[in-house]
This record gives sequence, C-alpha cells and structure tokens, in this order.
Amino acid sequence: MTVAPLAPPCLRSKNAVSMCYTVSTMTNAEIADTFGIVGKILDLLGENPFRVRAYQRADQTIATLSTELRELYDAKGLDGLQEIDGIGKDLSLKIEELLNTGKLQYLFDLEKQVPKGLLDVMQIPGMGPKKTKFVWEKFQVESIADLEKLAMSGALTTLKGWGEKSVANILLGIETKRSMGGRASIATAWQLADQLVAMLKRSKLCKKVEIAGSLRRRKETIGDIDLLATSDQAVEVMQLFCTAPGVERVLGKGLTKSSVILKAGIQADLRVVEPEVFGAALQYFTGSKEHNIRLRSLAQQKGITINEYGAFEGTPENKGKRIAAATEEDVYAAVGVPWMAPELREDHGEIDAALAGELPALIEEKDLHGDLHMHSAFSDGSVSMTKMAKAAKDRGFSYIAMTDHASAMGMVRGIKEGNINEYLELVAEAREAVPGLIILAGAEVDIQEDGDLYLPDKTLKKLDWVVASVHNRFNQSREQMTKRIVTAIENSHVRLLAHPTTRLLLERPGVEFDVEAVFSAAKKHGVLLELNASVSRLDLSDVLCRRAKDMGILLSIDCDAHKVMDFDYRYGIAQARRAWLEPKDVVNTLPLLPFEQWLAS
Ligand code: DGT
Ligand code: CA
Ligand code: CA
Ligand code: ZN
Repeated sequence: MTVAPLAPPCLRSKNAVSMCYTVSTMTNAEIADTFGIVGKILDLLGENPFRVRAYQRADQTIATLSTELRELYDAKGLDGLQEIDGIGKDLSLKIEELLNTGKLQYLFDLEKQVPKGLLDVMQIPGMGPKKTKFVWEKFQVESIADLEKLAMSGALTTLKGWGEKSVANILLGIETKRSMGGRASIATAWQLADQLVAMLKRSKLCKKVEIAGSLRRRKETIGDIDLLATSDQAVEVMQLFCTAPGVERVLGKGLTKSSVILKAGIQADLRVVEPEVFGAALQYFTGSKEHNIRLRSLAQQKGITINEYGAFEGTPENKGKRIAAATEEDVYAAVGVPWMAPELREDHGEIDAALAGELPALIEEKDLHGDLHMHSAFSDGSVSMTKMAKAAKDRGFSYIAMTDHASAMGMVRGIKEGNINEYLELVAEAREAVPGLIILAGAEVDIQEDGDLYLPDKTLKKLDWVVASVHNRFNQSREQMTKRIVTAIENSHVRLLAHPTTRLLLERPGVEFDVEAVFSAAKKHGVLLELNASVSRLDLSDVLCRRAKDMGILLSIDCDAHKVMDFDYRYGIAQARRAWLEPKDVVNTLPLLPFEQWLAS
C-alpha cells in the first residue's frame, strides 16, 4: 500500500517564495462517503447491525456537519472529534487516519471481501443487503448490469420472497438510477465547492473567488461545479486547482480555464477572468442558460449585446462600446433590468417581474421563528425532547412542535393509543426544562392505505398539533393515492401534510397524485403543505412550492430533525427562494404571538 503524502507538495512561483498551503487531505463529504461505504459493506457481509448503524449515522452526521473535521481536529485533536454526536474513540481514530493519510486501511481490508459493483446493486430500491447477498451468492451478480440481466431473465420471479411485482420494481429502480445519473445533491456539491473556494482564497493567489452555475442558483441537484476567480497569477491558480487534494483526475488544464473530476465523482470547472469583466462573467456563468437567452433577447431589442465579457452597444465584433462589465448589477442595469437573486434565474417570469418592479422579497433563514416537525428518542430521533427543545431555543426559535412518529410500521417505539399520556408527560417535562420556548405536543401520524390516520380521533384530540404523512405503500395508483391523501387532509385534526410527495432526492421519485386535487383540498381545509428541508428530501420541490404559493396555500419549512445537528435550514431556504417564497407565504416566519393567533383561528 502506498501512503498519500500528508500535504500536497508546496507550489512555488517566482513571486511567492514561501507559499505552502496546509490543506485537508479529505473533505467532510469524502470522509462521510467513506463511512457510508464501510457501513454498506458491513451490512452486506451480515455484520452486527449496531456496527452497521454506527457507520451509517457517522456518514449522515459528517455529511451535514457545519464545521470542517480538519479544523476541529487541528484545534482540538481527537477530543474535538469525539464531541460530535455518535463519534466515539474508534471512529475518531478512523477520521484521524483519513485526515492524515487520505485512506482507511479498514476499508481496504473490507473491500477485498466484496466485488465493487455490489455496492451499487445494494442501492437499487428493493435490493437490501439480504437480497443483494442472495443474488451474489446464488447467481454471481456483481454489478447492476448483472442484476438487470438476471431480473429480465425471469429467474427471480418464481423465487420465494421475490415475485413479479418486486422484480418489476427492481427494474424500475435500475431505470430511475440511470436517468438520475450524473448529478450530485446540492449538499455534496456545496460542501465540495466551499472547500475549493476556501483553498483558493487561502492561497492568496486570487482576488475574488465565487461559485457560479446551478450551485449559485441553489438547484437541488448539481451537474457540475462552476467556479470563477480573478487573479494576476492565473497559471499558478490553475496549478493549485488541478493538484487540489480532492481531485481525482484532470480533464483539461489551460491558461485560464481548467476542469477536474473530484474524488466524489463530480466535475468542477474553474475560470480565471479579468477583474474588469468579473460581473459579466459571473452573470453569464451563473445562468441559467434559459435566463441568459431571455435577457439577451431583451438586450437585442435595445441594440445591446451581452456576453461573458460585458454588455456592448451594437456588437463586440463591430467594436461596439462596452457599457457594463464590472458587476452583475451594471450588466443588468445596462438592459434596464434590476438585479435579482440567482435563485430566481430560471426564466420562470423573473425578468418580467423585475421590469415591473414586482420581484418577490425572498425569504431568508433569519425569518424563521419556529419549526413544526421534529422527532425525539420517543420514536426514531436520537436525543430527548428536552435536548431538541434546548437546541431549538438556542438557535433563536420561540416555538416548536414535537412530532414523534405514530406508525404501525416496524417501529417499536413511537406514539400509540396506549402510551399517549406518557408522551404528553414528556412534553410537559421538556416545557418545564426549557422555559421561554412554546412546545406544541404533536405527532407525525401515518396516513394509512385508505386515508385513515394511524391514531383514532380521540387520541388525536389530546394533541396540539397533528402532522400527517405517507410512509408506506408508495405504489398505489394515482387515483388511490390522491384519495388517500385528500381523506387525510379532510380529518379536522390534521394541520400539516409533511413531505407531501415522499420523494428521496436522487434516490426515489415521489408518489403519484393529482396535485390540483390535493392542493385544493389543503387550501379548502386550511392544511399547511410542508417544504421538508431535510436535504435527503427537499419535498415539496421548488416548482410545487411555487404552485402552492400561487394557489394561496401556506407552507411550513421544517427540518424534520431527528438529532440536534439536523437543524440546518440552508437547503430548505434555498429551495424556498427558488420557489419565490416570501416570509408571508411561510407560517413559521410568524413571530410567536401572531403564530398563536393563527393556531387558534
Ligand atoms: P448543471 O451544471 O447541469 O447543474 O447546470 P449549470 O446551469 O451549472 O450549467 P453549466 O455548468 O453547463 O453552465 C454554467 C452556466 O454557464 C449556465 O448556467 C449558463 C452558462 N452557459 C453554459 N453554456 C451556455 C450556452 O451554451 N449558452 C448560454 N447562454 N449560456 C451557457
Ligand atoms: Ca454547472
Ligand atoms: Ca460547467
Ligand atoms: Zn418526520
């Protein structure tokens, strides 16, 4: 085994004699992924479920951590790492090894025990570790292609525990994975981009560094990362970028533009431009393409040409005079359009709105005053209600709803008819322990197959706040699913429909229902629709949130937190802004008193 160097070799240039960058050998995203893979292999090998779970949790926790492990480790060593939820001695040592060497011996040893493609196989919905192990041992399946061939051959349908329907689902899963292929979640891309930006800034080689492209527009999935910089040492910048620790291979290295594939599998492009045209370049490379086309055609009507070098009178080929380029504001102003937030730039009517002076006053994270959907250890959360409540108060909230699961599914814990009083007592304890925070006693109740809720009305009546959501039987017909959800909305106790489509970002498409029918029912019965801000869901999508807003339906932006670190609203707020949401469209922007009035109304 070759050991990676502790830090990349110092880069030297004639006017930077002592330039040496200390950079982390691995990003949080890469370390999280490493643990995720370990968890999957252990699962496949039939290891102790607690160990499997420990790695899965470490994956999730680290992927959403707001501090860099490198910084934490440099500041406080192993102790600092162990302060993170779910990171004990063993995992902290593994993080240390990854930070210092970029590798994990334990994973090498595990990888020898399974074919690589099996990990992809296990990610196909319906192919849990047991089934994956089965097709591996019985049919020598070692890749998705093998699995597809096997499923198509019909050999599986006759087996016990498989059946035609589940095989059809597996084939659908393979198809879905293929069609979603090639894009990364915003969380992954954002973290990797921030790393690259930080490295470029630390180098002192660049004056300005900005994220552009779909990531600046905060799309939920990202095709590739686009970075833009100004520098008078472009050659050194290109060298630094192409040898960054997260780089797997270099696709192209030029004087002012380079493209690399990161170890995480995402492409990143960096362009260095002249400072005088930075605004024009930022506007151009932020896109979207459709927005730019619309802006350019508007410019054309005024005899102006816009490209990545600026706005020109006439055409640049005619030596037209450059009238704007330094800032984005200047470029838009040259066409008579007010600047607008990147999240709006999708050619969804934003240029007309800007011209009419009717751009939305987009919601910001600081507008939120509460959260109406979260879990404690009473169901599948990892900490007590009091701990969750304290964390909510610490982040400045004045009210929350505690909404542990009430579900018939495999979950041992959670709210049942028989333990509701015990649950309410715990809420009372949390209220006492965290004065100054209003805690609604709530539940996230399963919508059963026929639309009935898992808890009877007499139990629901004891709660302050009822959230309803679909957690199983995703394959019902569109008609059945519509009826199922509408029936739940009609239950007078229900206040919020959580993660309405049930989709998992990049993993599972949402269920099918008649959006008009469900949204109209929500409006009619005053039921809130959720923008579930958990980055694994981001449900409703931007398009559906905007539809809800346009129909005059109130939304609630909730983290669906299962642990303290889940209170991260970045992605949900980004999604809300892409949906043109303003504070008035979102119920949990209400300060406490108006919220209480709304609740009572
Ligand atoms: P992605 O990477 O698929 O998530 O989406 P974007 O929007 O980041 O697309 P990308 O990386 O191909 O290009 C970045 C921006 O550069 C894009 O939003 C607008 C601009 N751009 C790229 N190619 C073209 C083009 O052919 N025409 C125009 N008008 N703009 C382009
Ligand atoms: Ca891009
Ligand atoms: Ca690109
Ligand atoms: Zn939940």
